[in-house]
Parts: sequence; C-alpha cells; structure tokens
Amino acid sequence: MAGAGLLLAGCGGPLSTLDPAGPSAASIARIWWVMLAGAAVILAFVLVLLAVVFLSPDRLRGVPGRVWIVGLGLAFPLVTLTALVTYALLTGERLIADPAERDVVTVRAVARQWEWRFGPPDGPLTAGRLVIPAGRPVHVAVTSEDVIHSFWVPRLAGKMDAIPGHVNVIRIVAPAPGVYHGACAEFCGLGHAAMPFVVEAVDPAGLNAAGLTEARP
Ligand SMILES: [Cu+2]
Repeated sequence: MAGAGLLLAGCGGPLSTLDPAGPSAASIARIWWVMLAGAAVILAFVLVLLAVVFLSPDRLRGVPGRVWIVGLGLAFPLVTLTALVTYALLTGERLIADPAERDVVTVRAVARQWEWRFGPPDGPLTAGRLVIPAGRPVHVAVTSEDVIHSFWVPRLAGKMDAIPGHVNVIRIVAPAPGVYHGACAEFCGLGHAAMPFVVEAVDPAGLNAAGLTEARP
C-alpha cells in the first residue's frame, strides 16, 4: 500500500485529474481507474499466456486454432472494448451541460492570448479569477477572442475548447467553498503556459457580491 501511495503521490496537486473535487471530475477519474483496471487485467492475461507459451508449450498444444482466432482474436477484444467504450460514452454523455437544467448559474469565460477573463453574462470581465457559488451547478459559456484555447479546471471537470465566434458550454459544480486551479489546455502560442486562472467557489452569500446572475428557465 505504501508503494501504491508513493506511486500516486505525483498524481496529486492542484491540477490533478485524479484528485477530483466535483461530480464531473469524479466521473472522469472513475473512467480513468476503470480503463486502467481493464487494461491491467488484459495485459496480465496476455502475459500469462505468453509465459505459458515459452515455459510450458505442451499445455497449449491441444487448444484448437479457432479458440485462438475466433475466441481470443475476435470475441475477446469485441466484448471487452465494447464494454469499456460503452461505459466511457455513457459517462461522458452525462457530463454535457443540459440547457434546460434549472437552478443553474451562468457565467462567461473569454480567452485571448494570453489570459482568461470571467464574468456574468452581461457584465464586466475580470482577468484570472472566476467566482462561482459552492454547491450549485454552473454553466460556463466558453469562447475566445483570437485563437483556440481550452478551459480546464482538472479538479472540477473536463476540458472545453474556447473557439473564436462560437460559444461552448461546460457544466461545473464545486461542492464546497475553496479555490480550484485552472489552465489553458490547448497550445495557443508562446504565452500558453502563462495563462493560469483560479475558480473561487464561495458560499451562497458571496454570490451577489460576485455580481453573478442566475439563469431563469
Ligand atoms: Cu493556451
């Protein structure tokens, strides 16, 4: 266990997908663990077969050819890959922001070389800091003023491209007040690494102070 802890120590930190703080990020981390477990089981199975072939080939001599070709060559990858891909697609589908969702807060995220600016839908933008209410779903309307960037707060959700002339919406939820670090996840020029930002989740009383407006269905 100590070895596993040491191995995963490098996966922590403020920009870690494997240290989720919100439900969307937790789903993504779960996909990662399921994929890792699935790949590990398949790799172990193949290595055992390989070892048997080298160390004790007589054991496999009686296995008919169709078992290798139809069973392990076609059926096995078809079943395992279909199961893993279906799981990943269904999980990913649930992460998409539903425009009809009620009780949601809407904010804007506007990228440009090389900074992120945030604010309410019709209000002024503030550089480098997005304030959201804790415990509430937030729809972040992401766009860009120049080239393609990508909005990414690893502990809250996946990535969303910021595309000039187009608005993409990503749903984030921060269950507890706190500061969550974000970064641009699409190379956008020489200053790409110099456009970090923070998402500050505040208790509901801080919502009005942040000047955020709530979507009315
Ligand atoms: Cu960038």
